[in-house]
Amino acid sequence: MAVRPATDDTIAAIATAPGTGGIGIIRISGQKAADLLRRIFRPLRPQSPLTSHKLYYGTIIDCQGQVLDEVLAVYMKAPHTYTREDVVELQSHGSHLVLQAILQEVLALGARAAEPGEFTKRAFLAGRIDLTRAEAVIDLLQAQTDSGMRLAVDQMQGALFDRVALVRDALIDLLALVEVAIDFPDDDVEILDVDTMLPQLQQKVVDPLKQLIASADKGKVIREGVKVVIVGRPNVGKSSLLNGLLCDDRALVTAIPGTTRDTIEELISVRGIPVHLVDTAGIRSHEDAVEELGIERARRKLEEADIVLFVVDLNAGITEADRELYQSLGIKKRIIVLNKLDIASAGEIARLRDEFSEELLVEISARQGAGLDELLDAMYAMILGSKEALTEQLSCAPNLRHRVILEKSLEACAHLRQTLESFAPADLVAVDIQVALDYLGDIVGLTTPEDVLDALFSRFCIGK
Ligand SMILES: Nc1nc2c(ncn2[C@@H]2O[C@H](COP(=O)(O)OP(=O)(O)OP(=O)(O)O)[C@@H](O)[C@H]2O)c(=O)[nH]1
Ligand SMILES: [Mg+2]
Repeated sequence: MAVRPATDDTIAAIATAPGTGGIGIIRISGQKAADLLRRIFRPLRPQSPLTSHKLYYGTIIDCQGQVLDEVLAVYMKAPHTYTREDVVELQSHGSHLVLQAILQEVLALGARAAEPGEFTKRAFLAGRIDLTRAEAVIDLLQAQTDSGMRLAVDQMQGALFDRVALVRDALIDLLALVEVAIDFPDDDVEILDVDTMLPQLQQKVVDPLKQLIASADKGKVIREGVKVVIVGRPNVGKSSLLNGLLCDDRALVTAIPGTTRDTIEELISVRGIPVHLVDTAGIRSHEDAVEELGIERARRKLEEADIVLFVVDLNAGITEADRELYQSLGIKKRIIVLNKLDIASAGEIARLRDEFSEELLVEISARQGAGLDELLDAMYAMILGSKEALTEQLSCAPNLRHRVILEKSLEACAHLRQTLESFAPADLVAVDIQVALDYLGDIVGLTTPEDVLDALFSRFCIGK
């Protein structure tokens, strides 16, 4: 783990979310933390010095000696802290005014306002966590579903770091084999055990790298979710479907065609995947000006959709307008949702199954809630790209930054293979291995450029 010199200034921030809460926390980290605490905190039972990692009850006093709030304070002596520096945390009442007043006092006494993610950046720079664990902290704060949360916690506990470490170890083993050949050239002829090295490279480096890259797409979906847009003619039951999937009467439903004007977007969890579900205005011609604007928006949402739920009314049957709209979906991933199963006209289901024999069809009754589980299963399988995905548990998933680096490392391995196969000198083989290793070092933060680190930590909120 790269240990970079820690900065000697002391940072402070409000660590709890803005707004009113039961309690709020101010966090201070750095060499002056203990001194700052002594200057603003009056424990109920004065004792000196304060014991590390013990909670004290008392008051915060401003420079005029005025009590700002009653708080619980803890001083945590380095290195057993989040940042590995001296850390102080003050738990005050969760009023934004109180928190601001205490923070101002701390800043006036010499602390600096922390940048977003600066506490976690210090934990990383001090070598307490690697970069994948630091990134997992952001993922955890931003997780939208249980699956996203689990993935983040696993990564925070080192799931991705461990997988990358295994690949790095395998490359280091290969490097050791090469170095033997460089150190002890037999009669000035280097003998590389290419027959041992090639299968090792494949099984312990290339295959695991490919597996990691393959899980990146799923990770993206679990972290960020997908956009699913409900479209169809007016009155086919789009808003009823949105309400059914949300288990809430979110959108207006009436028997009058053209009820929905604006688009309505809600977040739902589809078997743990965040889905941004969008209800749209029914698409038709000869509409009034307001409806026309709604239809315009519907078409824009359609373009942004990862998956389209194309709703057809089984009672009214399919019309030319349905067919036109269906054609306009082009190559979009879609599920044809046959709605109003409860009042379906005889033969319509069979006819539609025939007409859309190439498509994935799900029959539902949005009004009665029938078929919605099947629809959720179909959406889940389509999002993750396979039926097996229904039972598969993702153990770790690289993000886009990791993925790009993993691909570069894989390319370096392809080059390494060629070098080995062409019986090139051992020092050239060593260079190739080092290139692949350096890329993997970027993932965990061993060799990550400063600007990448800055960009990464700026995604955090202040106080984390
Ligand atoms: N019988 C039956 N009626 C349904 C079903 N789904 C929706 N409806 C009825 O169909 C009518 C239209 O439903 P909406 O959900 O408003 O349809 P929509 O596609 O959003 O319509 P627009 O917003 O006008 O485009 C309402 O009277 C609903 O109660 C269903 O599964 N069965
Ligand atoms: Mg509607």
